[in-house]
Amino acid sequence: MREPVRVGVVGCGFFARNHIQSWLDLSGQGAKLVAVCDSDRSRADKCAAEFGIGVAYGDIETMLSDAKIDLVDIVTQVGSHRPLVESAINCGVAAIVQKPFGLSLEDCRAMTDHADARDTLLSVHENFRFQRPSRLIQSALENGLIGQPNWGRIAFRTGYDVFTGQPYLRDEPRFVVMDLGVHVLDLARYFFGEVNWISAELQTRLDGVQGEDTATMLLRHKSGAVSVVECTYASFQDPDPFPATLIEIEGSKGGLRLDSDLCLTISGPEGATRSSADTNSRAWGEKPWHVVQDSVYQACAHFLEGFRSGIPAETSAADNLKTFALCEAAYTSAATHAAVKPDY
Ligand code: NAD
Ligand code: 89V
Repeated sequence: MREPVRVGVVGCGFFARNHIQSWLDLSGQGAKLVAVCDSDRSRADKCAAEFGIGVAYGDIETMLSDAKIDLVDIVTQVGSHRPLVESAINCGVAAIVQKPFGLSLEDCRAMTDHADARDTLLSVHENFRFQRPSRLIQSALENGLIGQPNWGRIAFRTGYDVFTGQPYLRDEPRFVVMDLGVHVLDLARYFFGEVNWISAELQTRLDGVQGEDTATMLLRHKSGAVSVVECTYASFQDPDPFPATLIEIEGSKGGLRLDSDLCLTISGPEGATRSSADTNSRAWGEKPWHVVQDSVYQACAHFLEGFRSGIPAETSAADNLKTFALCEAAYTSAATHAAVKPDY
């Protein structure tokens, strides 16, 4: 009987409860959530009490040394990612860090190199590719149902009030590309492969927001495919598709589209099929977040399996560097109004 993997979660804020619930659900698959940590100790204590977790800490160093952690899951805002990752890696503890990976490509490379030098697994919790719709679409592509994908549109367009749950986003100097662009650009890589050129135009259309709230991006992939990748929190429509990502992909012998009701239509030489891409696999899931919440569980299960097998995650640090490089290239393109080759 294998020993359970001792997991510690750092960060007990808005989104962490989805990670905590996921790790608790994975106790049947060999995970043991033994501790939570938050620099606001009262938050850690409240979380530990609410979810029945053994111990709460106010700092990662104490947790790592005291609780014999095997795998740390960092669910804090981006400014704290690098010091927290470095604390874990310095202790030889495998780490998962939430998106966005870091504050800059240099930051992300430094963390990746540090983990490699210490032969310690470092993954990024980028979960849009783990959503059920994304997996179903990738499966259709892998099975050649539409032939060779050669054009696509990936759109996360909403007027959802993200600021109530995540007020700090109003003040981010680099906002929507780092909050949503990381997700939709990762999907573009996932569906169409690596990127030769990216062009981007950014806008700030909402009042009281420091950074850009709208990104419209055009990608040319190494395969020759072209994708249009969009994200905004300034889109007012009814019904609002939040948090669905609307996807259209055309190929050499067919096409597919994912609509706001999560209906997936796949059209090929033999006609069209329609199916629901919805899911609510988690008892603790609540609409409209349920597909996102399921993806958190699926991603954590993937990271747990990778930890046990020693196999790097799909969204390993090394892989997510490429998505992050696309984000940086988008900012460069928007500043120069020219196509940019991502730095990877
Ligand atoms: P939050 O600010 O609500 O919570 C972060 C918590 O971390 C706070 O309680 C804070 O006290 C704590 N913290 C900060 N620095 C710390 C440190 N050095 N040590 C210990 N604790 C520390 O943030 P949030 O909205 O929960 O977002 C956290 C991360 O999750 C962000 O990177 C965000 O982009 C990401 N996120 C991802 C998804 C998704 O995967 N779909 C959704 C929402 C947020
Ligand atoms: O996924 C995220 O990072 C959040 C969202 C609201 C899109 O879930 O900001």
